[in-house]
Amino acid sequence: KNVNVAIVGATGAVGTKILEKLVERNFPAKSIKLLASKRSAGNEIKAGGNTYIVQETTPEAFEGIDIAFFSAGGSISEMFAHEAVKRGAVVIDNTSAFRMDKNTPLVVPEVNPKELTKHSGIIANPNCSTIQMVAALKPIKDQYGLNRIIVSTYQAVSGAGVEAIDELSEQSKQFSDRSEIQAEVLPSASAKRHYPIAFNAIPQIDSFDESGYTLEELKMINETKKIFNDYEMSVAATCVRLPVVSGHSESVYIEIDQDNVTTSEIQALLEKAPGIVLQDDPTAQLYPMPLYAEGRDEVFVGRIRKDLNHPKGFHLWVVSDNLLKGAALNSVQIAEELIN
Ligand code: A2P
Ligand code: 11C
Repeated sequence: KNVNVAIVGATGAVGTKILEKLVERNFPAKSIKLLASKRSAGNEIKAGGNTYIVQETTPEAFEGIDIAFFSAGGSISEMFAHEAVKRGAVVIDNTSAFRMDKNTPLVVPEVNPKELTKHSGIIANPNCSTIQMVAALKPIKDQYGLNRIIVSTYQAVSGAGVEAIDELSEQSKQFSDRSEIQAEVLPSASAKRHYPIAFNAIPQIDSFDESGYTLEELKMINETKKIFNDYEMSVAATCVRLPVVSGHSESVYIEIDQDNVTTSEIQALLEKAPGIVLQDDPTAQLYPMPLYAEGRDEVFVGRIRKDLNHPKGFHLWVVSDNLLKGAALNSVQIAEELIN
């Protein structure tokens, strides 16, 4: 064991899963330092039979750290990632702070592992909804070419952090108690208006930019092109928040380059793809659902069918635990790949 690890945002929805994955996968860590805000300093977190004490995130906290996972929001990454790199750490950043930087690799190990050799201290972990989609589409793109993606998402509240999970459970209780529903967190903390998420669907994740797309939708569009290194590909996204705790679902429409490809050929390709589980049998009502993907490492794909009008068009339904493959697991896989 020879790696000193730090987790920034260790008390958060993703940070706690990073610690769990490091323990579960026997990551060769000599030490693990848990960092969060001053508010949590001194709190205890237990994992793998050990008790860790949370410390405040400061530049000096990165002294001696080899790998630092960041998952405390973009502004914290902007404030501390370079401080960690300056002290010799490689940063694996779960926020959007550096994803679109030319010098920052944006990596899903099953899709573009070679990018890892090009880093200059920081490696970005893509957005959760992007990761599961590119993981599912990579084998199809390699085999048949891919020129168009239109995706609609059905995203879980845990993507917006612990506060959003708490809000969904509070509102569910308020609904069943027939008391007034209080909405303060979603669609996003910075939004002017907040709407209930319990028993609702909110077509806004993050804020809007002047194009009329939300930042979450633009992440899916821009990150997909960067990860596939294909800036000609046409990508459109509509991102929606649902009252699901964990597990993002996506309805993905694609147009491939080749003619005469069958649904069974695409199924066969996905069946043997690493990290993918094919759950696709309408006669047995077998298809992926977030409730069953929660806690699982894989990306689940089903409902694969040919478009009825476009000869090169296919539809897929893609589900994965947004906190695992979408965030913590992918980050730990990046670290494992770096060490190897
Ligand atoms: P804390 O619990 O001390 O506030 P989530 O994504 O679930 O909302 O979690 C956000 C994570 O980011 C938490 O671990 C939170 O720690 C951490 N965080 C928030 N503000 C800061 C800060 N100023 N410095 C370091 N970590 C922070
Ligand atoms: C969500 N995808 O579900 C977001 C969370 O850029 O890493 C992750 C945001 C990000 O709300």
